Amino acid sequence: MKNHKRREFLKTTVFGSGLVLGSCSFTSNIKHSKKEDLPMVISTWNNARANAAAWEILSRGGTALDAVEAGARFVEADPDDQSVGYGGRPDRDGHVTLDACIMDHLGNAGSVSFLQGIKHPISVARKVMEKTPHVMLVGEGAQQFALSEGFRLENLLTENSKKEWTEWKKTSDYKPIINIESHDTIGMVAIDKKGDIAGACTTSGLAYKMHGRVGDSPIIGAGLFVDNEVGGAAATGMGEAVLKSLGSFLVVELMRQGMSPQEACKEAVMRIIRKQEYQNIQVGYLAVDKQGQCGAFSIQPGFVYASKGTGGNELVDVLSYVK
Ligand code: SD4
Repeated sequence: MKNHKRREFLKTTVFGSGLVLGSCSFTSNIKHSKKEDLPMVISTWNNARANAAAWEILSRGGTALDAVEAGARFVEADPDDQSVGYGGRPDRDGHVTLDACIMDHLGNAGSVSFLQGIKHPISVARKVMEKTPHVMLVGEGAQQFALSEGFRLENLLTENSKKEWTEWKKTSDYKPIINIESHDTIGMVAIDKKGDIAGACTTSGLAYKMHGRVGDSPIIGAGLFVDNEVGGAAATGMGEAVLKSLGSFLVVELMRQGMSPQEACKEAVMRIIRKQEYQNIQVGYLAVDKQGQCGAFSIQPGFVYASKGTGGNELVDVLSYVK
């Protein structure tokens, strides 16, 4: 967790302000249960600056779709975020390969995966959604499409990430480490003034993954799912565990059946706990329902999410299965 980012926000703790852990209360402890509390935006990890970029659009009456794209782009452009876009950690062969997806309130979806050399995969995903008859483009095809849409090729491997990778190669020891890099991968869901919901998810995936590996983040229903009648959810952490349980779709469906966002995220985590080796991995889910009430749950401690609404900013510690 980057400390300078952290300090900008009031951090909710169960002991500190008396607010509820894992829920979306703001400083005034108002829950987004009323329409007047919209618009609002939430994102995984300490991505509050991305929320601010989204908020600029939401507060002017802009759409949730424009807001989540702007929020994701902010992180993609940040070389210091080594889990997303430019500056992302490479795969084990030294290639930065990017995954992203986006969904709007009409249920439209766009996605790119294993995309190289393009700084803003989220915007390419949006173009896939809006300009092609498809949902998902991968690898070279995704890159060709991006170039045809005016995106330019760039080297995304920063000196810093290259240095770390060179160091890693000395041992090439690949084991996922819980909460490594603070997992700054961003999954974002916003609700605009009209009450419409959209979501975005973008990542460079797991550091030093196999070349060609695709995680949960670009898979509609795994890393992200939005249903404008119900709410939206995003996942972060070990993508393989999320893929095997189609986590974000599950969270939204559980909310449809009446669970609160918090309960739905917890149940989605429990599906992993019951069926998979969970001891050495982190997965966190974040969700918001149609009324703007938020919830989150993770396997391991250490997951946080950032929220922004009319009441202000919040960084929320999330309850976890492992204490
Ligand atoms: C992946 N879920 O590629 C992503 C990684 C992640 O925070 O979320 N990191 O598996």
